[in-house]
Amino acid sequence: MACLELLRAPSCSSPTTWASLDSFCCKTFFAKASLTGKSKEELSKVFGVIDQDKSGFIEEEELSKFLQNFKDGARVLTDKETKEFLAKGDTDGDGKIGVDEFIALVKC
Ligand SMILES: [Ca+2]
Repeated sequence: MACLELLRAPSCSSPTTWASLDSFCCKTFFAKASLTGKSKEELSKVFGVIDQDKSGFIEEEELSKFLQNFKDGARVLTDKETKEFLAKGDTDGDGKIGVDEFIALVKC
């Protein structure tokens, strides 16, 4: 689980829990989790953890479990949050997020 250690670096051990529904903001999350400063290589590893079935894309279902990759016991995203997140990242409109789209989303 070396990749998860990357996600749980001290700087992101206590990102906000996003306890209230529909409060999730990916831009704020990426900043709080210190992902914005990571290299493309590191972000590719993060992508690999989120892409649980290793399909090469983060699909809607994987996106809804996004927070759980970062924090044990975190909630799943609501449908609204998941769809907004997907809409922000899915620049080519194929309904899923590829690694390049993910990196662009984090860096934007
Ligand atoms: Ca996938």
